[in-house]
Amino acid sequence: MPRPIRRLALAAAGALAASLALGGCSATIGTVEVGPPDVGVQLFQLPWTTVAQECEQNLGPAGFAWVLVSPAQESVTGDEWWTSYQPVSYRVESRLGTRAEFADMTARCREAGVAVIADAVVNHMTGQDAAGTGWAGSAYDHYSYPGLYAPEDFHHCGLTPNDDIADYGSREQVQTCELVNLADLDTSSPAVRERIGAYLDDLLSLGVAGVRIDAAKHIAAADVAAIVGGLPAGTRILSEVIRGGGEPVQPEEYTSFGEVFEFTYARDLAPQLRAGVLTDPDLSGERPLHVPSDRAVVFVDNHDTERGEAGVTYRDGDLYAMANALMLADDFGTPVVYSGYAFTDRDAGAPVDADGRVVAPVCAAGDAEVSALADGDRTCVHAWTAIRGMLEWRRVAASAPRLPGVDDGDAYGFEREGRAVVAVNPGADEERLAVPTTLPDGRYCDVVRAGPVVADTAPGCADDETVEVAGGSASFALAPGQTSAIHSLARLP
Ligand code: AAO
Repeated sequence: MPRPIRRLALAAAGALAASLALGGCSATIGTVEVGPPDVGVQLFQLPWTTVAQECEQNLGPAGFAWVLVSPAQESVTGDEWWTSYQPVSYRVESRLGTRAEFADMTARCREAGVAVIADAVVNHMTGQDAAGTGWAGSAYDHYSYPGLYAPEDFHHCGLTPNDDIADYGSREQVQTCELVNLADLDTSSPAVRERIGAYLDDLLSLGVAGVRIDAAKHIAAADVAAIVGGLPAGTRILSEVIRGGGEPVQPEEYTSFGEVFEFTYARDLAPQLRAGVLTDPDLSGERPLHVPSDRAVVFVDNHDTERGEAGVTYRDGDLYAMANALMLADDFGTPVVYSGYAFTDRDAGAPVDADGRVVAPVCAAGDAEVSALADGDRTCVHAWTAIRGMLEWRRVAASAPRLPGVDDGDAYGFEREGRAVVAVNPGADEERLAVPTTLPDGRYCDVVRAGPVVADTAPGCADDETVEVAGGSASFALAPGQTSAIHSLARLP
């Protein structure tokens, strides 16, 4: 039976739809100022032509601000996804696409309001002991990349029997020995720095807004600073420095010249969801073992952690949507949503055509059905109803502070002051939760179930997708695994 749909009475809905969809800046709707888009998405192993379509059809309309794509440079050949992380040359030719396709992607994404961040693999070259030929035809040997690097351009640490990192407790090993046999560039050398800088400049000339520095922990922070110091002001630098307990190299060393992926965020959140016991972080803005909020890129999982340490991944369905919703509802850091493909074999690459090029369809916006995914199917997390709804919620929450949360049974929720309320139930039983709020009385669309309700051509939601606010309290009825979220622009007439 079709469900009755209740429409929002927003005169400005059309204007907001346009501004929420494409806004590179904040916008005012009626008297409400919404925040600028800031959320990123990592589209793992997706070809440039599909990324361009995603920007136009999903990312721009949903209000994603940026997309992190997989490494673009020529790499070793092979079926595994991680061949992308073994550069053979800095030619932008790979099984994800050609140089022309890469440039077309950045232009189309920019047009859709989405900046492209490239994944720069500059700590090392290949980990192959035998000579070979790269994807685009470049010949190489472990320490020899004709026209680019010769043996003297690499570290040969001499600290371990095979020059591999054996002890993360040694800064010298971490930064001068080889990460899993990958030929380690001597980034203290002016010639090496100059070549890496030229590659990053080339990526910028192709239209990227910034770069992820892969394996930044293995490059001395001073070397990264020297390399990126030559790039135009405003270039975003996102360093991958996995926080390791007791290790000498710490993420804080990389914050003076850019942002850092903060691994502690997911390590804090996932066990709470698993245990069904959520507690407030320190709401003063300081969080233990986190880089400062304005330097932190936070995430639930990424392509490494979903194959390893991640406590929650796409396989968890509702719980994963919940983790992402709580991250998007938070007022800490810059979130990046992760969207890859289903796998059972850790090494399995994304599906390819007869020529070995990755092929992938664009995602359809809709609910998550992770139980139906076969190996190689895209998870399409960025197009899930709950994620798109929370992106709108986050912009309405804007800079409103996160207020102390409340819990009841397994349910937990909190308000972003005067703007928006979120509630979750990670437990196995139905729960009811009353969250104190200063939102006006009324019935609100739940953007987790309904998706974005304002930035929609016919703003509104079904009767069973609403939450009641009365007398300073939002009343949530939450099924096991359910997340629910309302914001001030989603009040029904
Ligand atoms: C492949 C093969 C290898 C082969 C090699 C060369 O798998 O057997 O020797 O080729 O032929 C990716 C794949 C690798 C692949 C590589 C090259 O993941 O399997 O090797 O491409 O094709 C460290 C680094 C970090 C790195 C991570 C994987 O610090 O930078 O290892 N991530 C990036 C990329 C990644 C990529 C590379 C770097 C290389 O995102 O996809 O590798 O370009 C501790 C340390 C971390 C360390 C981990 C893993 O982490 O702190 O620094 O990461 O161990 O060794 C707890 C602890 C935490 C610990 C964590 C481990 O939470 O608190 O300290 O667990 O999960």
